[in-house]
Amino acid sequence: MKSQELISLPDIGQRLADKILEIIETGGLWKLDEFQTDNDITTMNLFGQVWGTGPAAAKKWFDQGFRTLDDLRTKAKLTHNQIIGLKYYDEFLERIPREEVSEIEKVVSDAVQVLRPGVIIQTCGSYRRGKASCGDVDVLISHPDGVSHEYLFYPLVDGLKLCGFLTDDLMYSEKVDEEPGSHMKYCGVCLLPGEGRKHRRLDIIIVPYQEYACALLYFTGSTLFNRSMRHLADGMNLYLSQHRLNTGIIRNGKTKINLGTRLPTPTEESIFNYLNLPYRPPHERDH
Ligand code: DCT
Ligand code: MG
Repeated sequence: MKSQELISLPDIGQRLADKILEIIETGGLWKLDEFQTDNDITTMNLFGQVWGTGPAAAKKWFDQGFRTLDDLRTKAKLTHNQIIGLKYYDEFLERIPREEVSEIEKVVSDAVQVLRPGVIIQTCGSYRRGKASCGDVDVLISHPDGVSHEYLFYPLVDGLKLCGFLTDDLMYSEKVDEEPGSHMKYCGVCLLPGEGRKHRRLDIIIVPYQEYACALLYFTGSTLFNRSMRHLADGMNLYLSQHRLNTGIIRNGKTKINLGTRLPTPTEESIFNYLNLPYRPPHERDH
């Protein structure tokens, strides 16, 4: 069939004729495929933004035929975190104005100071890097006496739940590879009191003082900046993590045979010094 024959039919112009010919000749329509692919990606992106969902789960739901958040709510097999992620889907997508982050920090700070006077509390992440709005609130806590951070985690989290500030739990984690109880992380959802408030994602991390500077550096980020710092440390045969900066690493290829020994890191500046870097303040750590 030729283009001219198609155009001679009623209501068929050149563009429609081209599409009909493409379907006859190739069995498909490139533009439609492209459109559908875009839609597929949009749907998987929609699913991937449910807190606690990675690309694999998003793809699985798509392959199971789910196309909307309501499909997920009613038909998908969800983890606890995904249920919470769906419950607050719209709220979690919104960025938090930095003034509100300060208010959230104050609630945690007031509660923790009552439990352990003298604790250090610092909101890290994009907030410490000076951003006008934040995706979540990353609160880091330690105590300069080196011991008062112990047995603080559960009283703090339980107290914040009792007063209604923490509304949902996502994850509790204890670094079992480190000294037990040394590094605790809580991921949950908080709500400030008052009308018109929104549910916000809050992480609380409690670390022993000897880990504080490494944790402060890590949780301040950015993720990209952290990666560069770790890479630089590797190149100097040091090992940098959110817990420690170690020297004397013995490597076999990429595998560390011996983790070496911890260097004293009383401040973030000391970590920059070990890496022969001039100190970079948080607002210059985006890259
Ligand atoms: N981090 C990291 N590597 C990751 C994730 C996080 O090094 N894969 C570190 C760097 C930032 C910090 O933890 C907090 O993480 P996020 O809250 O995800 O980042 P953010 O910079 O605070 O950004 P946002 O405003 O979106 O919360
Ligand atoms: Mg953050």
